[in-house]
Amino acid sequence: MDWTSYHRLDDFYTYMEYLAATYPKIASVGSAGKTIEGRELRYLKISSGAANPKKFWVDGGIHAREWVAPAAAAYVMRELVENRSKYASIVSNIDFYVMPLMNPDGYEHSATRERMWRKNRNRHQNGCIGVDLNRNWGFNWGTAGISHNPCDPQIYAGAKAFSEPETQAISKFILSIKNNLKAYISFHTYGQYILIPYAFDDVSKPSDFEELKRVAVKAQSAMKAVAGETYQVGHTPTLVGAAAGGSDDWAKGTVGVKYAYTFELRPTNYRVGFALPASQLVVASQEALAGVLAVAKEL
Ligand code: ING
Ligand code: ZN
Repeated sequence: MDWTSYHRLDDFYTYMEYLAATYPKIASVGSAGKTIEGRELRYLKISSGAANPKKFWVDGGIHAREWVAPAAAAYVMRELVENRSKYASIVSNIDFYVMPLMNPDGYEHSATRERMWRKNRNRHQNGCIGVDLNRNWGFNWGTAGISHNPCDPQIYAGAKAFSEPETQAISKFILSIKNNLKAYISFHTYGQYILIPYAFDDVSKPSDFEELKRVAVKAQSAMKAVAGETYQVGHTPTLVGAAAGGSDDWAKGTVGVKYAYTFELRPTNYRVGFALPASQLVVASQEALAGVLAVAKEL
C-alpha cells in the first residue's frame, strides 16, 4: 500500500489482511456478505479492547467513481492501527468498523471500463445495469431526488428499498452492531461538505439536528486546521438537494445512530470533479481523519 496513488480493490483488501495479520490484538477483517458479482464486502474492525466500547462506523466507495473516498477510508484504517498511539486518548474506548468499499463491483468497473460509473452492477431485466446504492436504503425510500427508471445512469433507486445484495448485507451487519453504535460517517466526493440528515425531503430534520450541527462544526474546524480548506456544514437538501434512500438517513432514522453524517471530500471544483490529483490524496485523507476524530471526541 502507498498513499500517493489510487489503488484497485485487491490492494485495499490485501492491506486490510496485512493490518489484521500484523496487529492481531487491534485489527480483524470481516465480511458483511457478497456483492451481486460475488465480491466480498469487507470491513476492518479496529478494537479498543474496552469492555463496553462505543462504536463508530466509517465507510467509503458506495459510489464507484468517487475514488478519494476508499483512499481516505484506508488512510483512516492505517492511522487508527499503525499510528494508534497518536490518537490513544481519543479512541481508547471506541471500536471502529471501517468498510472502505461499499460498492466493489462498481469500483472495479470504474477502474477498468467506465471511469464515471456510479451505481452497482446489477443487471436488470431490460438489460440496463445498476442501482444507485445511496438511493436504496430503507428509511423513507423513494420519495425525492431519485429515479424509478432502471436505465437512469445515476440515481435509479432500485425496485424497492434494500433490493440490492450490497445494501441488504451491509444494513444487516450494521444492525448486528447497533448496540452502542454512536457514529456513522459515509465518505463521498466531491464538494467539501459535511452533510447532516435528513435528505429524504427538503424540510425534515432529526429532532437533535442542532446537536448534530454543533458536532459537525467541530469537525469542520478540525478539517480546516489540516490545510486551510473549508468544508461547508449544513442540512443535506440545502447544500446538495433532497435525495431519499441515503445510508446516513437510514443510520439516523432507522438505526438511531446519534451522529450520522455524509462527508463530501475534496475537491470543491467541478472541473476537477472526481479526478483529484493523487498528490492530494494524503491531505484529503488527513482532513477526513481529522473530521472522524473530531466526532469521536464528542461521543
Ligand atoms: N452525493 C450524495 C448523493 O448520494 C447525498 C449526496 C448525501 C444524498 C446523503 C443523500 C444523502 O447524491 C454524492 N456525491 O454522491
Ligand atoms: Zn457519492
